Amino acid sequence: MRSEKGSSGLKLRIVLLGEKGVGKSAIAVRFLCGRYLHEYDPNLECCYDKHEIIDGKTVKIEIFDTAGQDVLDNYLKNADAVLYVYSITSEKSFAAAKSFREELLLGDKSHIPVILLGNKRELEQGRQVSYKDGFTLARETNWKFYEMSAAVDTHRINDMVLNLASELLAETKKSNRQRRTWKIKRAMSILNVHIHQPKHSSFPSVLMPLTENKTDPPRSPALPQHPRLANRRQTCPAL
Ligand SMILES: Nc1nc2c(ncn2[C@@H]2O[C@H](COP(=O)(O)OP(=O)(O)OP(=O)(O)O)[C@@H](O)[C@H]2O)c(=O)[nH]1
Ligand SMILES: [Mg+2]
Repeated sequence: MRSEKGSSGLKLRIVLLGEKGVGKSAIAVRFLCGRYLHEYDPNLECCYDKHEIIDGKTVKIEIFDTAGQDVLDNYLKNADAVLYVYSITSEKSFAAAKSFREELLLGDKSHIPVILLGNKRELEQGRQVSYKDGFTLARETNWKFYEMSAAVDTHRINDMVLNLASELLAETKKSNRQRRTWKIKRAMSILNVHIHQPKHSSFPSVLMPLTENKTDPPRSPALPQHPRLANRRQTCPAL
Protein backbone atom coordinates (compact mmCIF):
# COMPACT_ATOMS: atom_id res chain seq x y z
CA MET A 1 0.00 0.00 0.00
CA ARG A 2 1.33 3.44 -0.86
CA SER A 3 0.43 7.12 -0.39
CA GLU A 4 -1.62 8.47 -3.21
CA LYS A 5 0.12 11.27 -5.09
CA GLY A 6 -1.37 14.71 -4.43
CA SER A 7 -3.69 13.45 -1.74
CA SER A 8 -3.52 12.55 1.92
CA GLY A 9 -5.09 9.15 1.25
CA LEU A 10 -3.63 5.74 0.55
CA LYS A 11 -3.80 3.69 -2.59
CA LEU A 12 -4.00 -0.05 -2.98
CA ARG A 13 -3.59 -1.57 -6.41
CA ILE A 14 -4.82 -5.13 -6.81
CA VAL A 15 -4.00 -6.97 -10.02
CA LEU A 16 -6.38 -9.71 -11.17
CA LEU A 17 -4.66 -12.62 -12.88
CA GLY A 18 -5.82 -16.01 -14.11
CA GLU A 19 -6.71 -18.02 -17.18
CA LYS A 20 -9.20 -16.84 -19.77
CA GLY A 21 -12.86 -17.18 -18.76
CA VAL A 22 -12.33 -17.91 -15.05
CA GLY A 23 -14.34 -14.84 -14.05
CA LYS A 24 -11.75 -12.09 -13.42
CA SER A 25 -13.91 -9.35 -14.94
CA ALA A 26 -16.98 -10.67 -13.13
CA ILE A 27 -15.10 -10.40 -9.82
CA ALA A 28 -13.85 -6.88 -10.62
CA VAL A 29 -17.36 -5.71 -11.53
CA ARG A 30 -18.85 -7.37 -8.45
CA PHE A 31 -16.40 -5.59 -6.16
CA LEU A 32 -16.38 -2.20 -7.89
CA CYS A 33 -20.03 -1.88 -8.92
CA GLY A 34 -21.77 -4.45 -6.69
CA ARG A 35 -23.34 -6.13 -9.73
CA TYR A 36 -22.92 -9.22 -11.88
CA LEU A 37 -21.16 -9.02 -15.22
CA HIS A 38 -24.24 -9.00 -17.47
CA GLU A 39 -25.85 -6.20 -15.42
CA TYR A 40 -22.91 -3.93 -16.17
CA ASP A 41 -22.47 -1.93 -19.35
CA PRO A 42 -18.89 -0.75 -19.82
CA ASN A 43 -20.14 1.78 -22.39
CA LEU A 44 -22.35 3.48 -19.83
CA GLU A 45 -20.17 3.37 -16.75
CA CYS A 46 -16.58 2.77 -16.05
CA CYS A 47 -15.35 1.42 -12.78
CA TYR A 48 -11.69 1.08 -12.01
CA ASP A 49 -11.47 2.10 -8.40
CA LYS A 50 -13.41 2.60 -5.25
CA HIS A 51 -12.80 4.62 -2.09
CA GLU A 52 -13.24 2.83 1.22
CA ILE A 53 -12.70 3.92 4.81
CA ILE A 54 -10.48 1.31 6.40
CA ASP A 55 -9.46 1.61 10.04
CA GLY A 56 -10.22 5.34 9.88
CA LYS A 57 -8.17 5.94 6.72
CA THR A 58 -9.45 6.63 3.22
CA VAL A 59 -8.06 4.03 0.86
CA LYS A 60 -8.46 4.17 -2.89
CA ILE A 61 -8.68 0.58 -4.08
CA GLU A 62 -7.77 0.14 -7.72
CA ILE A 63 -8.62 -3.12 -9.44
CA PHE A 64 -6.51 -3.84 -12.47
CA ASP A 65 -8.32 -6.42 -14.59
CA THR A 66 -6.04 -8.21 -17.05
CA ALA A 67 -6.67 -10.22 -20.17
CA GLY A 68 -3.47 -12.22 -20.38
CA GLN A 69 -1.83 -10.45 -23.29
CA ASP A 70 1.12 -8.93 -21.44
CA VAL A 71 4.13 -10.39 -19.66
CA LEU A 72 3.71 -11.06 -15.98
CA ASP A 73 6.45 -8.63 -14.91
CA ASN A 74 4.59 -5.67 -16.40
CA TYR A 75 1.52 -6.50 -14.35
CA LEU A 76 3.43 -7.07 -11.16
CA LYS A 77 5.52 -3.90 -11.39
CA ASN A 78 2.96 -1.70 -9.66
CA ALA A 79 0.96 -4.35 -7.84
CA ASP A 80 0.45 -4.13 -4.09
CA ALA A 81 -1.33 -7.47 -4.16
CA VAL A 82 -2.47 -10.10 -6.64
CA LEU A 83 -5.84 -11.80 -6.81
CA TYR A 84 -5.14 -15.02 -8.69
CA VAL A 85 -8.38 -16.53 -9.99
CA TYR A 86 -9.07 -20.04 -11.20
CA SER A 87 -12.39 -21.73 -11.82
CA ILE A 88 -13.32 -24.73 -9.68
CA THR A 89 -14.77 -26.21 -12.88
CA SER A 90 -11.44 -26.11 -14.70
CA GLU A 91 -8.47 -28.27 -13.78
CA LYS A 92 -6.50 -26.43 -16.47
CA SER A 93 -7.03 -23.05 -14.79
CA PHE A 94 -5.83 -24.55 -11.48
CA ALA A 95 -2.70 -25.93 -13.16
CA ALA A 96 -2.06 -22.37 -14.37
CA ALA A 97 -2.18 -21.20 -10.74
CA LYS A 98 0.61 -23.68 -9.94
CA SER A 99 2.68 -22.35 -12.86
CA PHE A 100 2.06 -18.82 -11.62
CA ARG A 101 3.47 -19.82 -8.24
CA GLU A 102 6.63 -21.17 -9.93
CA GLU A 103 6.98 -17.98 -11.97
CA LEU A 104 6.73 -15.85 -8.85
CA LEU A 105 9.35 -17.91 -7.07
CA LEU A 106 11.71 -17.89 -10.05
CA GLY A 107 11.22 -14.17 -10.62
CA ASP A 108 11.98 -13.45 -6.96
CA LYS A 109 8.53 -11.93 -6.52
CA SER A 110 7.27 -14.14 -3.74
CA HIS A 111 7.05 -11.14 -1.38
CA ILE A 112 3.93 -9.89 -3.22
CA PRO A 113 0.79 -10.78 -1.23
CA VAL A 114 -1.43 -13.17 -3.17
CA ILE A 115 -5.00 -14.30 -2.68
CA LEU A 116 -5.86 -17.52 -4.47
CA LEU A 117 -9.52 -17.48 -5.44
CA GLY A 118 -11.46 -20.49 -6.69
CA ASN A 119 -14.37 -18.89 -8.56
CA LYS A 120 -17.73 -20.33 -9.71
CA ARG A 121 -18.16 -22.27 -6.48
CA GLU A 122 -21.93 -22.60 -7.01
CA LEU A 123 -21.28 -24.91 -10.00
CA GLU A 124 -20.72 -27.86 -7.66
CA GLN A 125 -21.87 -30.46 -10.22
CA GLY A 126 -19.08 -29.39 -12.60
CA ARG A 127 -16.33 -29.24 -9.97
CA GLN A 128 -12.89 -30.42 -11.13
CA VAL A 129 -10.76 -28.90 -8.36
CA SER A 130 -11.40 -29.85 -4.76
CA TYR A 131 -11.46 -27.31 -1.96
CA LYS A 132 -8.59 -29.24 -0.34
CA ASP A 133 -6.36 -28.87 -3.43
CA GLY A 134 -6.90 -25.10 -3.54
CA PHE A 135 -6.36 -24.79 0.19
CA THR A 136 -3.15 -26.88 0.07
CA LEU A 137 -1.63 -24.92 -2.80
CA ALA A 138 -2.31 -21.67 -0.97
CA ARG A 139 -0.96 -22.95 2.34
CA GLU A 140 2.27 -24.20 0.76
CA THR A 141 2.95 -20.72 -0.56
CA ASN A 142 1.59 -18.72 2.36
CA TRP A 143 -1.23 -17.29 0.25
CA LYS A 144 -4.75 -16.65 1.43
CA PHE A 145 -7.41 -18.86 -0.06
CA TYR A 146 -11.12 -18.48 -0.75
CA GLU A 147 -13.73 -20.21 -2.86
CA MET A 148 -16.38 -17.84 -4.13
CA SER A 149 -18.84 -17.08 -6.85
CA ALA A 150 -19.00 -13.75 -8.64
CA ALA A 151 -22.46 -14.85 -9.75
CA VAL A 152 -24.11 -15.47 -6.37
CA ASP A 153 -21.84 -14.11 -3.63
CA THR A 154 -22.84 -10.49 -3.42
CA HIS A 155 -20.88 -9.44 -0.30
CA ARG A 156 -18.10 -11.98 0.15
CA ILE A 157 -15.87 -10.52 -2.58
CA ASN A 158 -16.24 -7.12 -0.97
CA ASP A 159 -15.40 -8.49 2.49
CA MET A 160 -12.39 -10.37 1.11
CA VAL A 161 -10.90 -7.24 -0.53
CA LEU A 162 -11.57 -5.09 2.55
CA ASN A 163 -9.89 -7.68 4.79
CA LEU A 164 -6.87 -7.66 2.53
CA ALA A 165 -6.78 -3.84 2.53
CA SER A 166 -7.05 -3.78 6.31
CA GLU A 167 -4.15 -6.24 6.69
CA LEU A 168 -1.96 -4.36 4.23
CA LEU A 169 -2.75 -1.08 5.99
CA ALA A 170 -1.72 -2.60 9.33
CA GLU A 171 1.54 -3.79 7.75
CA THR A 172 2.19 -0.36 6.23
CA LYS A 173 1.67 1.25 9.64
CA LYS A 174 3.99 -1.29 11.24
CA SER A 175 6.78 -0.78 8.70
CA ASN A 176 6.39 3.04 8.97
CA ARG A 177 6.76 2.70 12.74
CA GLN A 178 9.85 0.53 12.28
CA ARG A 179 11.30 3.07 9.83
CA ARG A 180 10.68 5.90 12.35
CA THR A 181 12.31 3.88 15.15
CA TRP A 182 15.27 3.13 12.90
CA LYS A 183 15.65 6.87 12.08
CA ILE A 184 15.55 7.77 15.78
CA LYS A 185 18.13 5.08 16.59
CA ARG A 186 20.35 6.30 13.78
CA ALA A 187 20.08 9.92 14.99
CA MET A 188 20.91 8.76 18.54
CA SER A 189 23.96 6.85 17.35
CA ILE A 190 25.22 9.91 15.41
CA LEU A 191 24.67 12.02 18.52
CA ASN A 192 26.53 9.45 20.56
CA VAL A 193 29.54 9.67 18.26
CA HIS A 194 29.67 13.42 18.89
CA ILE A 195 29.32 13.03 22.65
CA HIS A 196 32.22 10.59 22.73
CA GLN A 197 34.52 12.57 20.47
CA PRO A 198 38.19 11.60 20.75
CA LYS A 199 40.26 13.97 22.98
CA HIS A 200 41.88 15.99 20.22
CA SER A 201 39.09 16.00 17.73
CA SER A 202 38.67 19.16 15.68
CA PHE A 203 34.90 19.02 16.42
CA PRO A 204 33.74 20.45 19.75
CA SER A 205 32.10 17.97 22.09
CA VAL A 206 28.33 18.38 22.47
CA LEU A 207 28.70 18.34 26.26
CA MET A 208 31.30 21.10 26.41
CA PRO A 209 30.26 24.00 28.68
CA LEU A 210 29.28 27.08 26.76
CA THR A 211 30.97 29.51 29.23
CA GLU A 212 34.13 29.08 31.12
CA ASN A 213 35.34 30.72 34.35
CA LYS A 214 38.14 30.14 36.79
CA THR A 215 36.03 28.88 39.70
CA ASP A 216 34.27 26.34 37.50
CA PRO A 217 36.99 24.50 35.61
CA PRO A 218 36.03 22.90 32.33
CA ARG A 219 35.27 19.21 32.64
CA SER A 220 36.41 18.25 29.18
CA PRO A 221 40.02 17.03 29.32
CA ALA A 222 40.39 18.24 25.76
CA LEU A 223 40.42 21.87 26.93
CA PRO A 224 43.75 23.27 28.25
CA GLN A 225 43.86 23.72 32.04
CA HIS A 226 45.24 26.66 33.90
CA PRO A 227 48.54 25.44 35.50
CA ARG A 228 47.49 26.78 38.96
CA LEU A 229 44.23 24.84 38.85
CA ALA A 230 46.06 21.72 37.78
CA ASN A 231 48.34 22.00 40.84
CA ARG A 232 45.41 22.54 43.19
CA ARG A 233 43.67 19.48 41.76
CA GLN A 234 46.62 17.34 42.88
CA THR A 235 46.43 18.59 46.51
CA CYS A 236 42.71 19.05 46.86
CA PRO A 237 40.71 15.97 45.67
CA ALA A 238 37.41 17.86 46.09
CA LEU A 239 38.17 19.95 43.03
N1 LIG B 1 -21.63 -19.74 -13.07
C1 LIG B 1 -20.75 -18.77 -12.95
N2 LIG B 1 -20.30 -18.16 -14.05
C2 LIG B 1 -19.40 -17.16 -13.89
C3 LIG B 1 -18.92 -16.75 -12.62
N3 LIG B 1 -18.04 -15.76 -12.80
C4 LIG B 1 -17.97 -15.54 -14.12
N4 LIG B 1 -18.77 -16.39 -14.79
C5 LIG B 1 -19.01 -16.49 -16.23
O1 LIG B 1 -17.79 -16.92 -16.83
C6 LIG B 1 -17.63 -16.27 -18.08
C7 LIG B 1 -16.29 -15.56 -18.12
O2 LIG B 1 -16.28 -14.52 -17.17
P1 LIG B 1 -15.30 -13.29 -17.26
O3 LIG B 1 -15.49 -12.48 -16.05
O4 LIG B 1 -15.50 -12.60 -18.55
O5 LIG B 1 -13.92 -14.04 -17.28
P2 LIG B 1 -12.47 -13.42 -17.46
O6 LIG B 1 -11.57 -14.16 -16.57
O7 LIG B 1 -12.54 -11.94 -17.27
O8 LIG B 1 -12.14 -13.79 -18.96
P3 LIG B 1 -11.08 -13.04 -19.94
O9 LIG B 1 -11.30 -11.58 -19.81
O10 LIG B 1 -11.45 -13.58 -21.28
O11 LIG B 1 -9.73 -13.48 -19.53
C8 LIG B 1 -18.81 -15.34 -18.25
O12 LIG B 1 -19.78 -15.98 -19.03
C9 LIG B 1 -19.33 -15.14 -16.85
O13 LIG B 1 -20.71 -14.88 -16.81
C10 LIG B 1 -19.43 -17.43 -11.47
O14 LIG B 1 -19.09 -17.17 -10.34
N5 LIG B 1 -20.33 -18.44 -11.71
MG1 LIG C 1 -12.11 -10.32 -18.53
